[in-house]
Amino acid sequence: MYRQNYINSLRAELVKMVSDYLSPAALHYGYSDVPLETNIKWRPLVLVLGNYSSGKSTLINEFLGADIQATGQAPTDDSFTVITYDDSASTAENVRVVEERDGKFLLHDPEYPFETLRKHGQRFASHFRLKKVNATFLETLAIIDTPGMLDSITERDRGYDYQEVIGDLAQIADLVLVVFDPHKAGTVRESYISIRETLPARTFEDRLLFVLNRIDECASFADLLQVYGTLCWNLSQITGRKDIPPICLTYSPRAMLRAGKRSGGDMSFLGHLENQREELKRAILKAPRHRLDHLATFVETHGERLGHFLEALMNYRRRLNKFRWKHTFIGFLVSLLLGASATFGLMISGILGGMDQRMLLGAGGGAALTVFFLWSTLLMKRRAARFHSRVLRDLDKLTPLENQTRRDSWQAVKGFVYAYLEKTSGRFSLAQTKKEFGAVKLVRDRGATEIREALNELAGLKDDGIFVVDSTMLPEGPSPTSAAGGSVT
Ligand SMILES: Nc1nc2c(ncn2[C@@H]2O[C@H](COP(=O)(O)OP(=O)(O)O)[C@@H](O)[C@H]2O)c(=O)[nH]1
Ligand SMILES: [Mg+2]
Repeated sequence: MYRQNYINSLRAELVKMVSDYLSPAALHYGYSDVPLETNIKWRPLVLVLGNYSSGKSTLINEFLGADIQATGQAPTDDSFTVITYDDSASTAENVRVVEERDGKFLLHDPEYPFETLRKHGQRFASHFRLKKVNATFLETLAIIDTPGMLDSITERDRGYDYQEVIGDLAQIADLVLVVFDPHKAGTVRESYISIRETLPARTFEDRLLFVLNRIDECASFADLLQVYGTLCWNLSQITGRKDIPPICLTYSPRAMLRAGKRSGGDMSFLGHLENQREELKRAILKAPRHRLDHLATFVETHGERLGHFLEALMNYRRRLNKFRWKHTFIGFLVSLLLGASATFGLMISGILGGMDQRMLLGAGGGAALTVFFLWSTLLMKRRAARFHSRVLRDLDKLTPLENQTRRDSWQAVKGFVYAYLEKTSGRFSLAQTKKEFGAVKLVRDRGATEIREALNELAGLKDDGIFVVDSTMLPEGPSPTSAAGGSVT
């Protein structure tokens, strides 16, 4: 109990840290359109990706214990479906869809973490929906079923950017299943790249789980090995890595029966792989454990990026101030010089002969003041505008990029810095930026370290199951965390 309270309070603390310290600056400077915590406050999420008819929906139905998602050989279901838990119907009843809502609701209800996806437009909204299901499996997490990848010609007709949607969803997800089937074991390149580009590099690999599904369709063990080999090769091509990520080999017995027994081939290998489905199930049920880690990374990444963003803005203002001081000083000297030469000129030319010395000095001073006034208004304005566009042209000069972390975070915020400087023409309060930087820095330097210490402490505790958000929500049976390992961890 103590541990669970600790975990819950840690979670709440992390979300609060984001909403108190990071969100105000993120919203103010256009770094994000919605409060940053929008994406992280909901339940743990598992995203299921893969090419069409790789058996994603069938696999989900298998875990839920009912035909919740439509399945079929043709790419019939072209929607993103969020499947979550609903306790208004008992889990003892038949598993069924208790409530269904459309994309408009999902994208606008602040309870859900999908507000950021509104930008994908009407077509996407009409292909996004929510199903609430009374399945025990969903008590600690939600699943998103996705339409599969199609070929590039049909991709264009979707009316929204599929890859971007996948990228946005992957960012919210705590676990991403990438499902292949023996027929098309290599066509998820685009999705994979899209996820890789969106997720922070340090957590990217922890969050992916590869599944080779429909293995009952391999004619024999030798055939399976061939398919497996091809998939490994394809994956190494996509990931650019030589080591092969763990791949879970599974199939749906119900779908196999439905498809009818196929002739020929020794299928006894299936018996040896039966345990893989259970392991996959357990791995999915571990998603809530990833949530704290996910939150910690979220705080670190955005703390880092926002800090970098504000630092660049402060550097801009410091440079502008320096530029102004320098030019004011030069203006002062020039005015003084011109005033003095005017006085001297008048004196020696004798034009205003008879004028006493005080009046002469007054005329010189007046000339100097006029020059200084013109300098500091008209000329300075033009020069400051030129300074501004010079900085915009070469934004990289605004910040030191001494290592890869800095280069990465700069890459992520450079566009926002440009947009903000352009929008404000560089007129913003340095004092306020400094204050906000202080808050963000606190999270970046101290908060993140403290979170990691707390996570290490938790990891060191004996009961591995403690990462589960709320044990009262756990399904009956073995602890989902106790049988980790195998090829799917
Ligand atoms: N034999 C066999 N067929 C499967 C398996 N999984 C799915 N199928 C069939 O493959 C087709 C596509 O499955 P579906 O779940 O709709 O794929 P999705 O497009 O990835 O959601 C359906 O006709 C399923 O019955 C499996 O493990 N074995
Ligand atoms: Mg499907």
